[in-house]
Amino acid sequence: SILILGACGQIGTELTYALRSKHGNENVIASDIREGSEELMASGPFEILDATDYDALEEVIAYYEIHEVYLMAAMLSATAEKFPMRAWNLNMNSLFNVLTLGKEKKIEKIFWPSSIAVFGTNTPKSDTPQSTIMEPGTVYGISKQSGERWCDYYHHKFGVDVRSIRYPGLISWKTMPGGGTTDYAVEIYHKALSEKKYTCFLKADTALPMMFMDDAIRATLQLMDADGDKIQIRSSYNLSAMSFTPAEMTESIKQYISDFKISYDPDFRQEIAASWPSSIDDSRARSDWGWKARFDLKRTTETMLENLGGEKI
Ligand code: VAH
Repeated sequence: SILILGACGQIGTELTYALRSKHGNENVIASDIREGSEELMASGPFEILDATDYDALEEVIAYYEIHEVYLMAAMLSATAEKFPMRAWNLNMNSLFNVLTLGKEKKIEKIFWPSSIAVFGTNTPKSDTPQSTIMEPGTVYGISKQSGERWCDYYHHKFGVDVRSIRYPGLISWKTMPGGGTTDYAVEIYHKALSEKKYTCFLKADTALPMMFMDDAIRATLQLMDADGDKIQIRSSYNLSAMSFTPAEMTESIKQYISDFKISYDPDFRQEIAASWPSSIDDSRARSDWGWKARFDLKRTTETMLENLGGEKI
């Protein structure tokens, strides 16, 4: 069976649904530190599980005969700046638990998400290469950079089959994001529909790499299904779909909500966003395991407004 840690999060929720439709509800165990939505709880087996508790994790692995783990539990960039040690503990100890289970051959395959947050202010900003300067300036970015090193180490030292993607900012409608710097790109659609206005916490010209959740989920399953010999990178793969600024996103929304108004009130998250790349070179993901994005900003806006607004655009 498959176990998802952090199944109630922005990615975890959709990963649970995708894996359940692919492998059957009963073969995918969702788990999180607290219960999720009614829909998620009704869709298959669920366990309350703290991903930093090795003994509890080992017990669930044995009970459900888990062979594959998706570790989606983490504290994201904005919240991690407020609680650095709690973020480090959650992000790192959950990873050590899962890598150890891999080393002990108690599980066969692991997915662990990294992020464009591993890059810092002196990283080449546009078309950021797969391998380049990485001096992250946030707690979250430091934890993701360190996590990547450990994944690579456990693979080469102990043969652990761990696979990873550096997700850009993710846009989705099924679950709200939690404590990220890119969350404006989700909130803006909700506010455009409910109030026709939004106050953005980033500057109008802050370009960031972004991806629609359906692309991110498809990439994750594609990476996990790929032949292990094709996975040349065991730290984490750059992945990209689109890049845009809040101003460009506003123009996209105004194609459908013509009187939508945006205002800007940058907060501490502006400095985090400014330290990240504006676009990513994902040529290695494309060449190693055939990645290809499908959603651009126009299609993302159409899909978000249709699903949140409840009527055909
Ligand atoms: C965050 N959504 O904002 C996450 C992601 C690239 C951004 O890591 O922290």
